Amino acid sequence: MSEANAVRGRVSLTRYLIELERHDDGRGPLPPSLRLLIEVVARACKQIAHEVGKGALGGVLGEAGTGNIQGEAQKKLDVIANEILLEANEWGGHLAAMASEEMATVFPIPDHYPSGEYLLLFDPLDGSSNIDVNVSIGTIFSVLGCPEGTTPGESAFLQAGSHQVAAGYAVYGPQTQLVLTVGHGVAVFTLDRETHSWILTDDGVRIPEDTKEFAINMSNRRHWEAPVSRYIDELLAGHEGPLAKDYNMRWVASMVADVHRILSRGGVFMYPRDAREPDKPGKLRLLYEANPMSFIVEQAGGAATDGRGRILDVAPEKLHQRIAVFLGSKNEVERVTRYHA
Ligand code: P6P
Repeated sequence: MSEANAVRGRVSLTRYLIELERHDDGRGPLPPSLRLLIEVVARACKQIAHEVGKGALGGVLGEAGTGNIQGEAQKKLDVIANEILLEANEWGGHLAAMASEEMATVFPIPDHYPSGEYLLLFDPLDGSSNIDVNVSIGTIFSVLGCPEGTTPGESAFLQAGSHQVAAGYAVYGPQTQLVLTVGHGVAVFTLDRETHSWILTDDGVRIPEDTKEFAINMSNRRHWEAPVSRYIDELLAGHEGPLAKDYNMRWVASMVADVHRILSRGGVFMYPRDAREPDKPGKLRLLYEANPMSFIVEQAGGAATDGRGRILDVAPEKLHQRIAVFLGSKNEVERVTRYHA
């Protein structure tokens, strides 16, 4: 491809979004304020990628000396990423409030800034246990409309995942990539580290309905419910078992990395509820981990359930509530969900 064509052939995130503003296939054109929101979040993810990439040279590794609402020790980069997202989004006039895994309560837009029509939720840095060992981590975000005339407190965020207007994640790995859906399928952007632009590298992503790869933390086996044990035993039985094929296993312990692999080549990701803490069904959080990832996975032709029903249909009761997660290749998710019936 000639240099001119090489430049002409590249679609930036801005161009992709502007074309969605013009494009109306029944869901309506992308509102300009939502385009601004997505561009602001995408820019913040570039800044987070920059901080993550410094590693030990930037003094950003290790513990922050504080804890989050889940009682988990926060890493320095958890706090840095959270601050980057708050600072990037608070002044733009597109948000009414924000919520984060790293903040116990909702962050309303300060009075000295204009308030907007959207709510932004995020896990600013997912996969924290991998930060200090240089394994891929990421940022997960979800966008909801702020209910008319409500003061944006916790209750405004308690909407089913099917109400999301946008969702995405950035994965900070060998490549820095941004995955986005606004309800028109799933697009993937790769960060051009020379021009610092997000460039469209895949659109209309589809997850294969079948797979030979599963992702689960096997060390929790003794804590699983019977349907999960049955399903995993069948996967491990391979071609001699009832599923009549051999499976491979992956577990990165960064949901963003595991989901990105599944988006790229199929697979099934599971973090089941377990007997350790019956009042906490699973480890993953509904509003800013399971819901955005489920929206993306469904938009790519996959499925996402909590073992009993569609995750996007779950009516949230608390901002930081947890949920069991089974997501990915449709036929495998439907199978393990059927076993729970
Ligand atoms: P475990 C990271 O801490 C996280 O929230 C997800 O990104 C990941 O899938 C999961 O927890 C890993 O949990 O118990 O295997 O360390």
